[in-house]
Amino acid sequence: MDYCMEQTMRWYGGNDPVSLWDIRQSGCTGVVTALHHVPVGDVWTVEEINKRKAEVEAAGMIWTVIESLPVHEDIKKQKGGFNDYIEKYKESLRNVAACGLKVVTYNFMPIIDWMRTDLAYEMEDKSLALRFEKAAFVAFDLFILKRPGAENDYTKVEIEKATQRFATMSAAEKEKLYVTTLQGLPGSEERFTEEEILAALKTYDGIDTQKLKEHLFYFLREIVPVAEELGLKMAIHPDDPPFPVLGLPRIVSTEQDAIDLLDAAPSPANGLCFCTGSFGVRPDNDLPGMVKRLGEHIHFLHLRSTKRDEEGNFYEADHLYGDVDMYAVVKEVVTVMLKRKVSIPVRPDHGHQMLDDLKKTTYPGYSAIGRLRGLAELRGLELGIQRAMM
Ligand code: DNO
Repeated sequence: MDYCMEQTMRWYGGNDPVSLWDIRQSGCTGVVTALHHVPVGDVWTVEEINKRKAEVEAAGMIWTVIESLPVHEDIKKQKGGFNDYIEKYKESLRNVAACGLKVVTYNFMPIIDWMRTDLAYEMEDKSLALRFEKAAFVAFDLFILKRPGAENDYTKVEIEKATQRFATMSAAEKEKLYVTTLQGLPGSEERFTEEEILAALKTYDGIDTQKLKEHLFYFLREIVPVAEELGLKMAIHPDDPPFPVLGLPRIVSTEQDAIDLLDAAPSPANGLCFCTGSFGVRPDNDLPGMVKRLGEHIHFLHLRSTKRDEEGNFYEADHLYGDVDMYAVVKEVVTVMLKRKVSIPVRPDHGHQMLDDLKKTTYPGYSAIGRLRGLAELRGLELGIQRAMM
């Protein structure tokens, strides 16, 4: 098989309880990582990049995909010194290219990256999954954060359900919900107060979907030509979950959003981190069709499945089940790789906390064994598809 998915796992660096050798033993040839210790907006230096690269290589793997080179909030808002931050971003791109890295993942979600309300949702087999529960989330927004105007974002029924749900919560559960919901905040090991969050949300006043899109397109027109010249591929991660939260606009949630951002700066360097777990939460996203139609621009894949219900809740399901037709997705990926004559890097996105990992503290979604299970299943699925196509 000349072109097959390049198997990787995410590694958070020296503090990650999952070691590089754990990742190697799972069958990965590559590691996806970032310089998490560098503050958002600062330039990644050649020295720091090479240090990380050497660590990965010492475990017999390669580092070709960055996840993430984060975009400073000022760039998203076009405030303060946003043009300086864009120049710094370009400098980081020059440095990562000089070190031989190939793919740069980033996102354009305001303030908060991913969002869940439960990090230990018990599955039938007693493994633990990440979950988004609508009523708990609305309760958080209305009654814990008390975001001004939040009630206008929900229906009467949603507010009623949230009120009932909130009434069932103990003080400890409310505290847990607060901490969990804000896990996706960069640097969220520190505790943000309600006032701090509300103040951060307020800085997005006047920035609606259209404006945020314009800011993304401006950023892309600046950085994509630089990336192209350097031979880098930019890969934007979709919104997770793929709908507005806490009154913030979200602009990478649908196929049309992806088309718009690709059209804004046409180039082989302008591409996607195609995350089936994020896009897959929306029933109107036809994932295999999206891979087929957007395949030219997919530079990195996150394979994961979610299971949703009509209330707006979803949990992270086993990789091959849930609402994502993983067989159809991987089949399209194999077709795209053969057509483009490339191997696309992939990582099993998240995994259930299971077996020995239930006793450990790991990054939510990133315990070793659950991801190993996901990767093993995806690897087998791909092999079967590849062989059947020969
Ligand atoms: C969550 C991840 C995201 C992702 C960023 C990319 O598990 O998929 O945090 O890394 O959105 O910039």
